[in-house]
Parts: sequence; C-alpha cells; structure tokens
Amino acid sequence: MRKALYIVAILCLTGASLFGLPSNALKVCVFVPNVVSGSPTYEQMVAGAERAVAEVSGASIKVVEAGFNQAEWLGKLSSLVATGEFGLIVSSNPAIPDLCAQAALSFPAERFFVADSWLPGNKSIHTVLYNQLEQGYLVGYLAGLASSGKLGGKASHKAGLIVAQRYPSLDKLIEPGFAKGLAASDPEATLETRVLGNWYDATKASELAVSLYDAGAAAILPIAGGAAQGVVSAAKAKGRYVLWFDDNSGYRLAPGTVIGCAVMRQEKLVYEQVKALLEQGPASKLYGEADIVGVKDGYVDFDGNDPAYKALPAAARVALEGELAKLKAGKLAFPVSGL
Ligand code: RBF
Repeated sequence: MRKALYIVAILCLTGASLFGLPSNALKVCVFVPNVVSGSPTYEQMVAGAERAVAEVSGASIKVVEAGFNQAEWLGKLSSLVATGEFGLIVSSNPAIPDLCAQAALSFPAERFFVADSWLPGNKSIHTVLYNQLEQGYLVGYLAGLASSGKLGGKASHKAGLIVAQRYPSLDKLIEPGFAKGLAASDPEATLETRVLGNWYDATKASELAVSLYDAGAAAILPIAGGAAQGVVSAAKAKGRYVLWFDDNSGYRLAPGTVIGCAVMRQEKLVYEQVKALLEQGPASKLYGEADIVGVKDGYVDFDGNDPAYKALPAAARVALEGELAKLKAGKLAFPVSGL
C-alpha cells in the first residue's frame, strides 16, 4: 500500500498519470498574439478552442493575450510553457510556429497547434495554413468589378490594400491573390498597398484610406486587425467600398460599405483540430504535420449572404460567383505548397 502511494506521488510530481498521459494533457492555453477584440481570426480561434474543450470530458481552457509588443511574445510563450500547466498551446498566425519551435527546444513534451501558419516536420507542432491566394483572389475579383465600373459609377481602375505589417503569408499569398483577382476582372487596374506599422491604429488607417480613396481607389481591403475600423470610417465618409477578410462581421459593421467578405472557417478548423489533438493525446501523428486547406476543402469561402452584397448588380454577382464555383470544382486552382 505504501509502495503504491509512493508511486502515485512520484507520478504526480513528474507530471505523469497512471494512464500514461501527462496530467496536463487536457489543459489548453490559447495564446493570442496581440489581442482578441477586433480581430476576427482570433475571435474565431478562441470560439473554436472553447467549443472543442467543452466537448472533451475533463478538459479546461485559459486564454492569454500576449499584447501588441511582438518583442515580448517569445518570452511570454516560454514562461507559459515553463509553468508546465498546459499540455497543449493553441495559437494562430504565421510568425508563431518559430516561437513554438524555440520553446519546444527546452520543453520537448509541450505540444502546440498553430492555425493560419506553416511549419512541417517539428514533432511538437501541428500547423494548418489557409490557401489565401484563393481568399485574396475572391475579394480582389470584387475589387476589380468595382474599379472597372461594373458596380455603378465611372471606372477608376484603382484599388487599395492597407496592411498592418509585412509577413510571409501576406507577401506570398494574400497580396498576390488579391492582385490576381483584381487583374482577372479589371485588367487595366493598378493596386496600391500601404503599410500601417501596427494592428491597432485606426486613426492612421483612416488617414491612409482617405489618401487612397482620394487617389481614385474604388475599394480597399484592410488586413489590419482592429485598425480596419479606420478604413471603414474613411470609406463611409468618401462613399466608397471596403472588402473584408477572415469572417463576415464586416457586413454588420458597415452595411452597404463593406460589399464582400472572403472568409476562412477558422472557428471550425480550430474546433476540429483541438478536439482531435485532445482525443489523440501528445503522441498524435498530427504533430509534425503541416496541412494546407482552401476553397475546395470548405475552409476558404466567399460569404454572399448579406443584403449589401445582394444589392450589387446581378451581372457582377454572377461573375464573382462563377469564379467561386470554379474554385470549388477545382476548375480554377491556385496551388500553395507552403510559405
Ligand atoms: N490579424 C489580425 O486580424 N489581428 C492581429 O492582431 C494580427 N496579428 C498578426 C501578427 C503577426 C506577427 C502576423 C504575422 C500576422 C498577424 N495577423 C493578425 C494576420 C493574420 O495572421 C492573417 O494573416 C490575417 O488575419 C488575414 O487572414
């Protein structure tokens, strides 16, 4: 009896359990790079992880916001891992897997799932990347319909992109995808990109948007987290269009101004992956895997279910929906093999 108690005590102290799983295996920490509020990608991540945890008996969740100072993220992540409290760290964005890989060097038993990113071959980390060439293409195509005058008014042949910062999936997928879509529906169009420098300054985003609209941009796509609100207010003041990314909340934010949302099913993806990882445990074969999902798989889409979109001229909607149908059927494809 004393020996059995001794063994249980040792197992507890070493973080192991009688069933072969670490005692922290069902404890999830969602690590939010920046803050949740105002960023649909993170709102969806938290919602998906919460839904998965609610469905796994004994699982728990804590959400930690790392704040806007990116220089502090590695330190914050490492401290979190060092507590040994959490078996699975869940996060999202293409900069995060490298930080996880560094933390995993000192804590090889920790496990990570990072959505919206790509890192193959690290046995501690599972990543899933969205095909954002396709996502960018869909709103780029709508921007071209606006800039060529097919939504009404005169053709300006100009569209804009306002981004918080430069990073690999923006440079390799979102921006080129947007440019391809724009060229497909308005071959004469030019694209102007402006960099904001952070994910929160809506005032500066508004100033940049005003200058792009004044220079003729018919529509602007913001990739700027909470700062995107500034682009919306500039568009309202100027009577121009905004395109939306990640979820369909733009439609509610500015009815009639936001005319189209290219969405990624991040809530669904995070729910499915976190649930699978909790059920399979730290030895899951998903660790080390870097998957890529797009329109054909149902994780990237265009949400046309809004009165503001439905109010656009029928011919324009038919053209855009034709492109979406081609992507869904695999008749149009923008293959992505990594970042
Ligand atoms: N997207 C957001 O919506 N909000 C953010 O706070 C945010 N922070 C990011 C920080 C870094 C370092 C990187 C590389 C990307 C960030 N993203 C953010 C962009 C996000 O990963 C994704 O590319 C966009 O949401 C478009 O799908």
